[in-house]
Amino acid sequence: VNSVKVFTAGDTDDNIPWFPMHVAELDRFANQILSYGSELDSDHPGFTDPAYRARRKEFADIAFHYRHVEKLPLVEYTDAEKATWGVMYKKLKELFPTHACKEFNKVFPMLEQHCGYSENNIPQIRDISAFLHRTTGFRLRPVAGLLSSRDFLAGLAFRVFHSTQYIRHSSKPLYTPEPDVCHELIGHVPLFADPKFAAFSQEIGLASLGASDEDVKKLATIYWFTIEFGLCREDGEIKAYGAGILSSFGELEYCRTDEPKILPFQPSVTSVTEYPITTYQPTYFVTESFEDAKRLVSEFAKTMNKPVQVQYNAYTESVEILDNI
Ligand code: HBI
Ligand code: FE
Repeated sequence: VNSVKVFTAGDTDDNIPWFPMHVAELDRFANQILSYGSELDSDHPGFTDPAYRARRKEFADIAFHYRHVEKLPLVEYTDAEKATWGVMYKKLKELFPTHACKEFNKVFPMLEQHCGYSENNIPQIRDISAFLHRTTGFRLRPVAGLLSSRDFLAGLAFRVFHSTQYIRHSSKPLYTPEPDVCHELIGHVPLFADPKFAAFSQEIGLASLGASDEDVKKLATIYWFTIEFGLCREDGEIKAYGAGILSSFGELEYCRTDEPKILPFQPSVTSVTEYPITTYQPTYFVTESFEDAKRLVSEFAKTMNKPVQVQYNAYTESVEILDNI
């Protein structure tokens, strides 16, 4: 018999890494970013552009101070920023009908209709989050920089996606060394409006709560090969559903050539496969459906030997610990 152990925020157990129990506790991650989004590496396209760096600092500060109870911040994008967005948007849109999965293609026009997606406008995360919330319960929140895998995945357990709001440097509109608003809003957002994809994403997040560092690393690798670089099969044809592919014109074409190795998604194998982060992927994993992928992740999570099992309560927006007694 499963019973729910009453477990309040801040409870600690020496064997269990801390994790949020309620969606508002994701606020804790706002100031545990691994690198502040305005500190650019010397090989970043905006490194020597002081105006770009100042702009990045503005975005980082907005996210750093955001709290769950607040309305999502609106941003006024400059004409130059909108132009960068437009270059990406126009090129990618040409490939979606033939290269993206059907769930993505179903949602994309809805985002154009309801959320201000267009070649001439960078949509606001406030509008998108409201749309996602009423379709699948997913929400966005701004993030000031890179989170640890543990923190980033924990968001998904609550159907929360941490999204950047800044845009890549205008000198390289088709390239970014880090997630930006084009990657998040064009690559990730559409599928979070698909109920089965949303449930699959949350499953990875729930599996990560209270998991060991080693298991979190495996789940982050599963995240990489699915939500970030996943392929699926549709009537015998390979289509893209991973956000890293859907936001890269070059990789959208490349992933469907016979160059990369294509394997079936199998968590025990996928979770320990190495991958490059600066080149096109040499290996992709194909899922038959998001339901199937969710089932496979759930079975994999049961082999992880976690000290706690959790379930999400959508009424209270919190997780409950299941005690086996
Ligand atoms: N942090 N802000 C942010 N954005 C991401 O996309 C992101 C992250 N941290 C880790 C991560 N992605 C993944 O590579 C996995 O480790 C989960
Ligand atoms: Fe991403």
